[in-house]
Amino acid sequence: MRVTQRVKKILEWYESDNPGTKGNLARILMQGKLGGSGRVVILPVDQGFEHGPARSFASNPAAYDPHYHFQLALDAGLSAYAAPLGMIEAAAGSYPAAIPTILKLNSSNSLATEKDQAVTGTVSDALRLGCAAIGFTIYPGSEYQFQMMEEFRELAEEAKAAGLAVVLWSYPRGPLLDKAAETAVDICAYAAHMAALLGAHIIKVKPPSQQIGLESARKAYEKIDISTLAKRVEHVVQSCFNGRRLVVFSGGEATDSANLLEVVRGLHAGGASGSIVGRNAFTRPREEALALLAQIVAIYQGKP
Ligand code: FBP
Repeated sequence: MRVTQRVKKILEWYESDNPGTKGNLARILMQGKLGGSGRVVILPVDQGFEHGPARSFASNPAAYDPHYHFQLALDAGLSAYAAPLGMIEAAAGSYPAAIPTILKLNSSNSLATEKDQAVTGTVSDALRLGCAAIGFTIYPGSEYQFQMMEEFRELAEEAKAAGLAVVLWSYPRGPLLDKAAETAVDICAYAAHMAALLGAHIIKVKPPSQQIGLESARKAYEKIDISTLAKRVEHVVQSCFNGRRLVVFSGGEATDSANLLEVVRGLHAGGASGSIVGRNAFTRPREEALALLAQIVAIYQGKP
């Protein structure tokens, strides 16, 4: 596999990783239309678990089919496809080595009363399915946060030893955080930093708002420019070892294309490594989704 200078530089950030893990990071970074640029756009499809099948797939029934998502990610020229065990098992055989996959190893569901996730896959599943990485979610702030971090520590250690890359979704939620605080800029940067400290290669957070969530952090933010999304993203990226980790931002609930593209422009301007866009892709009819994903990719290619 050809690896560009930009990707070589990024791989140097991961000083302690073995050739297997670096090779799998390179697979993701060299794939698709953004291959070699150091930016990525990833399709995540774990929303069936998180929000239920009807909310996720009824608006575009073709998306009930696991094959649909592999094909969508491939046809859109994306960098990787992330999903829970059953979703990947049901289609991986038809797409061997076609696109790097990320096996999501834990999931929550909308019936849960607690802010926790069940571990639903293993590192050996990821290896058996030819995945490039494992994916895991932590909820900093939840009553179960330390348990989740400890589960992640064990799985990440195993994955790294097996030469896989590790992607961590760091989504603050819990009794001290209302909905607005979950995306407050200080909380988002804090969650991203903890993901870096936990050893994630790729860190996934939500786009940060201008709000401050922790009173104890307010003073520190008097000296930090958080006036635009780009500035806030810059701050989140800086919080991840001064930009020495890949940081990607989620797409969020289905919204109109103009809104989403405006957010992506801010993410790109702030130095985000990319986007991970699920609902805004697969809830749209395929042709519309492909057109939107092409626009997102174009923004990360630096096209206005
Ligand atoms: P979306 O682009 O659909 O927001 O996907 C990103 C994601 O992290 C999914 O992997 C996950 O299922 C979902 O967001 C969780 O969303 P929420 O926090 O809104 O329940």
